[in-house]
Amino acid sequence: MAAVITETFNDAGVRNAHSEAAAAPQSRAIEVVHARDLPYEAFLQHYLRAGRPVIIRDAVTAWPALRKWTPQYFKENFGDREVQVSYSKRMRLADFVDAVLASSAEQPGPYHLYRLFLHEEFADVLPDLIPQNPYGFPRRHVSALMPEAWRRPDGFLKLLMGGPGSKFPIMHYDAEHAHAQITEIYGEKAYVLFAPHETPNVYASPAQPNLSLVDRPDQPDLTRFPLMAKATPHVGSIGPGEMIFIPEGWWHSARPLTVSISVCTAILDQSNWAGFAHDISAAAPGSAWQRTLLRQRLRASGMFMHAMEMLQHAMPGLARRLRLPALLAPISADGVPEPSATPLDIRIRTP
Ligand SMILES: O=C(O)CCC(=O)C(=O)O
Repeated sequence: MAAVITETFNDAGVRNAHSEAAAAPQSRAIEVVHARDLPYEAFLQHYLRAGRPVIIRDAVTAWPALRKWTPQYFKENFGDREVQVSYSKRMRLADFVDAVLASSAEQPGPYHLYRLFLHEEFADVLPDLIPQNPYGFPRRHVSALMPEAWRRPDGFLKLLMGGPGSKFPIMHYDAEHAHAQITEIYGEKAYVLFAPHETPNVYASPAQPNLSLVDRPDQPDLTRFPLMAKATPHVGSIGPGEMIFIPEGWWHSARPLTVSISVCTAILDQSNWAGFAHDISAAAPGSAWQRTLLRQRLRASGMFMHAMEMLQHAMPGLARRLRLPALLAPISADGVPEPSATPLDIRIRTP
């Protein structure tokens, strides 16, 4: 098992790196592991399949983005592009960047670039994210067997940018049983997570049960949200080249500690396929009969993909000759096509 680094956090949530002391009694530090101690198979076994969050140091080291991406870089090169910053608001990227740079605890600026999928609107920066993150590549999302609306050959990478004082708008867990991974490129960002079993304590919205009503999960107002006193926050932060893995069903919220740029994507494999298949078929338009048909089709393709993934493990040479990694769900980042600068003609349906 990989060596785990114990960390503590000061009041602002900034990590006291390399400290061996335990985290504050009421919070728990998210495990931190260095990539050199974490082969991909160990990541799958100890974190992804076990449903345990982890922060991975040096998850990516070769991305040109780590050297190129700054707020100024986006302003100078793409400032005239209009971006969606909320459900109803669009803005020039240059103005968005200025607002991020002006953000402070007293006057929080914007954070969320609403549904900004790089392959749709900023495909020209995707070569800055090569080679694939070895822990967070689009597994079944690249598969030709995925229904078209969920196929994400370029990784379904969302761009996130914000300054101190801002935050991801709502504590939530990702829809469709997705596991999330966020890789920091510039700056530092803090996370507060709550395990799925804390759901009764985190005030899920009656209207949308994967969203919490608690607006400051790091410092909840206990008069409004008294049950939060029972919930154990798991805390940690990521800096450039580091990623956080957030398993399906884990509540999470993020806030930049400095001006921060990161990319975020969903991971879908055998561990969360059944939940995904259930959710998307339950929500699909059409008749009950069409939904059942979709569920059966997804179940069958899940079983087939699993068998092909096992074959890739057992006989990698044969799998490569059959072009399984290229055609179906690749089991390692090596089998995934690198993102390309050409925008894909695919619109993502769900955030
Ligand atoms: O801002 C972050 O780092 C979290 C992003 C996130 O939770 C999401 O996009 O669903």
